[in-house]
Formats: sequence, structure tokens, C-alpha cells
Amino acid sequence: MSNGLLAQITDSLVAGDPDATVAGTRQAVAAGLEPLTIIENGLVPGMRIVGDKYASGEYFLPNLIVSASGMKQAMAVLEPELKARRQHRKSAGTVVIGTVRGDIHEIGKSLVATMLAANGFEVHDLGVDVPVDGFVARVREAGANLVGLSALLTTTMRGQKDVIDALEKAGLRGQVKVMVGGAPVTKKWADDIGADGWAQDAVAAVDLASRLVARV
Ligand code: B1M
Repeated sequence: MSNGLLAQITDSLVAGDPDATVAGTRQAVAAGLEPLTIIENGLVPGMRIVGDKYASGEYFLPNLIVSASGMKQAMAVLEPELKARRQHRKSAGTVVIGTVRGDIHEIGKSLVATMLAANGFEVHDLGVDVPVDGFVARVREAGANLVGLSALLTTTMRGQKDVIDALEKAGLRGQVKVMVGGAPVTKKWADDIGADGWAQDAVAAVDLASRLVARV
């Protein structure tokens, strides 16, 4: 039953039917499925298939846009559910997060932000296409001890290093850990640019954030 619901959600995203994605998500919540299970086993696989179809030339940009809208609407249903399960942890810190300059991919970044908030972090989500100075200014204002930089394009990954350099220049690098992620980002890239950590997905990001903040 639950596998059928999750497959239905995946299929609706691939078919580009946001209403069905939202309806399926609501049904899955009502059936008692954990929000994280719905995200990881229903929504994320759907977006992955859409991405593969786009890469192979079967789908075009409008397909990406419609499916992304379905995912966004489904996330709006799940966010309150995730927050309702929020666990307050003493060690949680203050995070400034955003997608770097030139990059408008928001779904993965928002998922990481939601998961961090759901796990007791104070999250300042700057959105997408965030200029380097935007990160630096908010870190200073919020007294953040962690910055999360998302990049989905090979052409925008470099922006992660630009933020790290700017934090250094502003004299803030000592007070803040930097976590990077996004589909093309690897641990090697994180090491090369002097980030403090890399996470492959939103669950790993929460774990990494907790460890990094404990070290500030
Ligand atoms: Co774009 N896009 N896109 N796109 N898009 C990709 C990334 C691409 C891989 C598709 C492909 O060719 N197969 C490709 C990039 C190729 C490359 O650079 N190597 C691509 C391209 C080329 C483009 C455009 C250039 C297309 C064009 O205009 N010709 C354009 C660029 C626009 C820009 O940013 N300037 C573009 C536009 C778009 C849309 C606007 C249509 C839409 C985004 C809508 C939105 O976000 N509101 C879109 C989408 C939806 C995708 C794919 C299909 C899906 C991305 C997604 O949301 N995945 C994507 C294909 C793919 O990734 N397979 C693709 C679901 C999400 C949950 O996963 O974002 O990976 P993800 O996040 C994960 C992890 O990466 C990680 O945790 C998340 C949760 O598990 N993570 C972090 C992410 N950030 C993290 C930060 C962390 C830690 C972990 O710490 C801070």
C-alpha cells in the first residue's frame, strides 16, 4: 500500500502532474508515512528520473519547470509535518544557507534548510542566486556559526569558493564553518576549495551540521 503510494508520487512527478503529486503526498501523510520517507522514496526519485530524461534529450525545460513546481508544492505540504516532529537539541546552531550566485536551483537547498530547521537549527535561508556579499553580510548580522552553500551547476560551483574567500577577507572565517553541497559537488571539491565539509543529501547535511557546529 505505502509502496504503491510512493510509486504514484514518483510517477506523477515524472508525468508532470503537480495536482496529482500534491494529492498523492497528502494521501501518504494521511496514511501515516513519515515525511522523510515520502521525500526520499517518492519525490526525490521522481526528480532524478526527470533530470535523466532531460539529460538524454527526452524532456525539455518546460518539463523540468512543471515537475519542479510539483515538488515545491508537495514540500509545502510536508514542511509543517517535518517541523511538527522537530527535535530541540541544545547543540543546534545558527545557519545561513543559500544557493550561490547565478544559480536558481532551490529544491535541494530548501530541503536541507527545512531539515536543519526541523532539527533545531536557527536557519536564515537567503534563497537562490545569492550574491557573495549577501552571505557575508548575513553571517555578520546573525552571528552565524555555519554557512551552507548549495550549487547545482558545474558553472556556479566556483561561487562556493568565492564566498569562502570573501568570509576570509571579512575576518569572519574563524567564527564560521562552511558546508557545501549540490548534485555536482564532491568531497574532493569541498577539500580543494577549503570548505569544512560536504554532504550528499539533506539527512547527511543535518548530521554534518551538528558535527561542525560542535567544533566551532
Ligand atoms: Co536544472 N539542471 N537547469 N533546472 N535541473 C540540473 C542541475 C542538470 C543536472 C540537469 C541535466 O542536465 N541533467 C543540469 C546541470 C548540468 C551541469 O551543470 N552539470 C541543469 C541545467 C543545465 C539547467 C539550466 C542551465 C537549463 C537551461 O536553462 N538550459 C538552467 C540553469 C538555471 C540557473 O540556475 N541559472 C536550469 C533550470 C532549472 C529549472 C529552473 C527548470 C529547475 C529548477 C527549479 C527550482 O529549483 N525551483 C531545474 C531542475 C528541477 C533541475 C533538476 C532536474 C532537478 C534538481 C532538483 O531539484 N533535484 C536537475 C537534474 C538533477 O539534479 N538530476 C537539473 C531534487 C533535489 C532534492 O536534489 O537539488 O540535488 P538536489 O539536492 C540534494 C543534494 O544535491 C543535496 O541535498 C539535496 C537533498 O537531498 N544538496 C545539499 C543540495 N544542496 C545542498 C547543500 C548542502 C548539502 C547538501 O549544504 C549546504
